[in-house]
Amino acid sequence: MTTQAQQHTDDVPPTVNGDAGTAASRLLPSATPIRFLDDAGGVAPAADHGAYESPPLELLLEAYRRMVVGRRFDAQATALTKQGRLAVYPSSHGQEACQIGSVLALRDTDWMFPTYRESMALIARGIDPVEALTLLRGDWHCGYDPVATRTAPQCTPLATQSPHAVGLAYAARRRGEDTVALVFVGDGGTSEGDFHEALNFAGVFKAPVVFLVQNNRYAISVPLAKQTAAPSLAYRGVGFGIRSEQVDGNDPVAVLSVLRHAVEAARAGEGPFLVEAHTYRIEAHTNADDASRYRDDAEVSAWAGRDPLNRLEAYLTATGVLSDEDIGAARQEAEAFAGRLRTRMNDDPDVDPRALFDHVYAEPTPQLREQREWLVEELAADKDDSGGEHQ
Ligand SMILES: Cc1ncc(C[n+]2csc(CCOP(=O)(O)OP(=O)(O)O)c2C)c(N)n1
Ligand SMILES: [Mg+2]
Repeated sequence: MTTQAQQHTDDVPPTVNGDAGTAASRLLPSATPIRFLDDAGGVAPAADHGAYESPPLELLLEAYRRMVVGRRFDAQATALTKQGRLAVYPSSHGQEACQIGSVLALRDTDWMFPTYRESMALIARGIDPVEALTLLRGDWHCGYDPVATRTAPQCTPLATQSPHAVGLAYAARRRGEDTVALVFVGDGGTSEGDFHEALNFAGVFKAPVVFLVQNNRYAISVPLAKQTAAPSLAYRGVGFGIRSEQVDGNDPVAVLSVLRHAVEAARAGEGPFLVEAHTYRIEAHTNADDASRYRDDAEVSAWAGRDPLNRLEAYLTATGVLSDEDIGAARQEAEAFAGRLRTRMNDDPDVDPRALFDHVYAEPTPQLREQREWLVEELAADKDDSGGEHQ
């Protein structure tokens, strides 16, 4: 007769998926974040980037140019909130290496699943900036065509874009396509159930997905230490059997190198990859937030000292591939980009509030029908009061 303890030993193998120690060591991130550049843009010791390869200089120059435009775009969008032209804008100032590095690591046929903070990545991907800002202007739709641009609508509910990305990637693989999906998630978003469910599904089904965790140290006012006790968010992947890495998110060379590696591994059928990028949100959460209530200036200036754009500029200049004229040309391009955006955003959008109800259900519910009637009545009353057309 077997005892209960013996039965347990007989029935349950030591690990479900083989030798856990060996398996885990293949998945583990490096002990410290991968970096190629030191904080000032000098060359970091080779040990800091291990086996990762530096991306071609041509690609780094392209990253630089897009980062200059991206930062200027970000400043312009922030200004548009102050002018009442945008309802809200979550800035990604300081996160340019992640915003641009992700786009440059992907092919046009790959998909991106952004959050509200990724407007800069959207424009780096070539999406019209006015279309990219449509949602943040207060419209009911996302402005751009997600299928044509291979870019899902920017997601405000935290982490819900993660299972979408996994589903799309898995479906593409089943159809024999070599599409990779890259999903952005914040440090706060990694606490959400959707994120964990997406990781598990991706791990089990080997979906070609790259999870890019931008750890910018805060979820609105909640600092990382109150979000998790994990040594690094990169370890979140290991528990789901997913290869994981951590990278200096303010080092554009490192971000590009690690993301290119992750994307190509996923494309080659090696399964999903999780990359934690250590970075910092220099501005407040959005224009509706006062960051001075939960963090001090010294912390912000310490991170400003690791500015991704300054680091890349210093590195490329020292390498001899970026001249003062090139820097001037990039800044001029950025100014022109911002100027065109300003002009176009100063035109009032042509919005029909009734359209809000058009695409919710094929057959509107009685409640929605009633609400639409109220709106039509209000619009008519407004028109009578003002004696003019409602805009
Ligand atoms: C499911 C859900 N819960 C709460 C919120 C409210 N919320 C909006 S942004 C945010 C913080 C998210 O922080 P993080 O994931 O670190 O992204 P970051 O804003 O720093 O880029 C919260 C809690 C939300 N949008 N969705
Ligand atoms: Mg955050």
